[in-house]
Amino acid sequence: MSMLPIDLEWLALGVAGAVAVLFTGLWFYLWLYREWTLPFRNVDGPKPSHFLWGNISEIIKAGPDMQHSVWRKEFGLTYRYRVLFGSPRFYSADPVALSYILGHTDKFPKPPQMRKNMADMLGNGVLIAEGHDHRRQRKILNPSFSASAVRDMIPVFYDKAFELRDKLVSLIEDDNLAAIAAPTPAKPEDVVPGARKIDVLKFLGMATIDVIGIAGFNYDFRALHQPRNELAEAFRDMFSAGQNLTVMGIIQALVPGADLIPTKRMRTIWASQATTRRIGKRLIEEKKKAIRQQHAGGLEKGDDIGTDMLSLCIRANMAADLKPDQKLTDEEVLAQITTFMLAGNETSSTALTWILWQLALHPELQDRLREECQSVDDERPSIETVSALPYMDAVVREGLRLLPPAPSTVREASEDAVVPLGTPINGRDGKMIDSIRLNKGTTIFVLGGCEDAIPDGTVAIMAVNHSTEIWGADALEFNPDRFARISSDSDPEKAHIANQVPGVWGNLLTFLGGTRNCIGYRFALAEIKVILFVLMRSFTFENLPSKPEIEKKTAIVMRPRIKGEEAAGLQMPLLVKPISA
Ligand code: HEM
Ligand SMILES: *[C@@H]1O[C@H](CO)[C@@H](O)[C@H](O)[C@H]1NC(C)=O
Ligand SMILES: *[C@@H]1O[C@H](CO)[C@@H](O)[C@H](O)[C@H]1NC(C)=O
Ligand SMILES: *[C@@H]1O[C@H](CO)[C@@H](O)[C@H](O)[C@H]1NC(C)=O
Ligand SMILES: CC(=O)N[C@H]1CO[C@H](CO)[C@@H](O)[C@@H]1O
Repeated sequence: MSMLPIDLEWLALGVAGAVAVLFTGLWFYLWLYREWTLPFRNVDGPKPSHFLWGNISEIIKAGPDMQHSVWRKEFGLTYRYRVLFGSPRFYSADPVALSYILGHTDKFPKPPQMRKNMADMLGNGVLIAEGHDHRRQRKILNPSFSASAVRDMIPVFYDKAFELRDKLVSLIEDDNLAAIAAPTPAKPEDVVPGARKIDVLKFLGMATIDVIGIAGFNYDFRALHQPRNELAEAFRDMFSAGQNLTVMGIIQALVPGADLIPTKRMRTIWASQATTRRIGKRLIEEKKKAIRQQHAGGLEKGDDIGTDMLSLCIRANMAADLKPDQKLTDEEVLAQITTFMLAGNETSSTALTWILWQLALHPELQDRLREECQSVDDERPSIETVSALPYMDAVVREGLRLLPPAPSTVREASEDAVVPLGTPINGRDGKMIDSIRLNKGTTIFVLGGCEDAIPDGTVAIMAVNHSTEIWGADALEFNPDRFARISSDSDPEKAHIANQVPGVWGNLLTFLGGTRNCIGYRFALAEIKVILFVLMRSFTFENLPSKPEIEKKTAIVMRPRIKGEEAAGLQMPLLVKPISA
């Protein structure tokens, strides 16, 4: 009789002991063993403050760009830190290290788990594919993003820019539309006769999704005209469910196989995906049918079938005289549709949004840009004319420098690798280090629009843009004239900047660099300039008299919201006034 409780006591003690041993073992493994065996343990960085979370909470609280800038001040160009469960991360804004990482895509691909989560939604398109698949897709798509292909799309940019203009005019003129102009009603001081508080993020987003629909796959979302669209809604639902990370959602994102559990989140993703696939397949079938009718004798790779990007993909899918390494599968063609919807919409619309915001904060600069735009006689000038406007160019560069739409990205070492440094660092043991050994699986953080890259898998785009060493004491100010200053080739500052930032465009990392730079950067620049050109000639954009506090909220893309109006979601309300002719 009395034996039983004693057995239970022993059992309880045994269980408690086992749990303690397990936790000690886990702690030992995560923090001591991994530290001892870490090949880059000699690199300095912040001490993790939490057993489980490492330094992740600071990153989330301060925002990745801010937190990395703070550490950059403390630890220099190259450092390391720890995130969830003590996983080590590497960061470097050293330009030599950055170009090495971005130039060796096979050694530093996107982290496999992140790719899988993205591929579950987008399919294996050019944004997600790696290695040989990526090179093949990129080669097939490159011609549709060339300067001459982009020139062919300029009429689409103008058509949608003018539709956007008409939409804004109707929002200003029709008081009944005030409720849809912005997510929150105008405060009394923001009600100004002849003007309207308008959430420019929302309406620019309508214009850019319309543009990418037509230029990308010959599909008019008509977002500027009709309130609802099945494809757009399914796509949005899929992403908001994908990014809605409940505990179960995080488990599903991290544990292989767990995403087969039919939670509400997964069911939303599956249902939305079924819709995007159905519509995508229909678009592809319609196009194929038209091609079969036009080219009854069989399609050859030189045949002209339309300039939208999907047509070029379909040609690479159908043409009989293509080698296997020039072909795309049906699934890959389908995946490019969702890829364009993701990569081509939010980035361009937020870029324009942040530029308008800076122009609203600097009315004298806005006037200067407007005068330049008004000096052109033509309402729809050629892209050569628009590109040749010097102040327009400086404003767009400066906007993309200061507020990069995709501020950071991540890479992961797929094998043990040695990363060279341009600027040697002081190791924790006091010795100088001029190259860093990363073990397989290390995540690297790369700050994009800016100068910082983090080698635990994240690439810090935003840090480069803000560095005072690169851009001078006014690095954090919106000053388009800096580009006039450094445009002369004889200016030593120009060479200095070019040496510091291994980006594909404008000495910025905004479109990243290396072999996986943004394929759409010419497209994006032309689109941004055309829309800005039309808007500057039609409206003034002012900060609201109530001066709301804008916050940056980053989930892949950095978008604005208003402090105190978080529940209203992402927004950028400005006071928009038509220019009386
Ligand atoms: C201002 C606007 C834009 C910005 C700031 C931007 C930025 C970027 C960045 C930083 C990357 C690299 C992502 C990474 O590897 O982690 C990227 C890749 C990409 N972008 Fe853009 N982008 C913009 C507009 C566009 C547009 C308009 C399109 C399509 C029409 C586009 C299509 C792509 C694609 C397909 C990739 C993947 C390229 C590859 O991995 O080979 N982007 N973009
Ligand atoms: C992270 O790093 C900072 C140094 O910037 C340090 O003070 C802090 O204790 C570390 N831990 C966490 C959880 O942030
Ligand atoms: C396009 O971007 C805008 C602005 O960020 C966003 O409001 C809209 O939902 C996006 N559309 C789709 C279909 O993703
Ligand atoms: C996120 O998930 C929770 C729990 O399933 C749900 O209540 C909430 O509505 C979701 N939010 C969004 C934006 O999907
Ligand atoms: C625009 C922006 O994000 N600026 C920040 C850049 O980083 C510094 C710290 O190094 C902050 O003070 C700025 O607010």
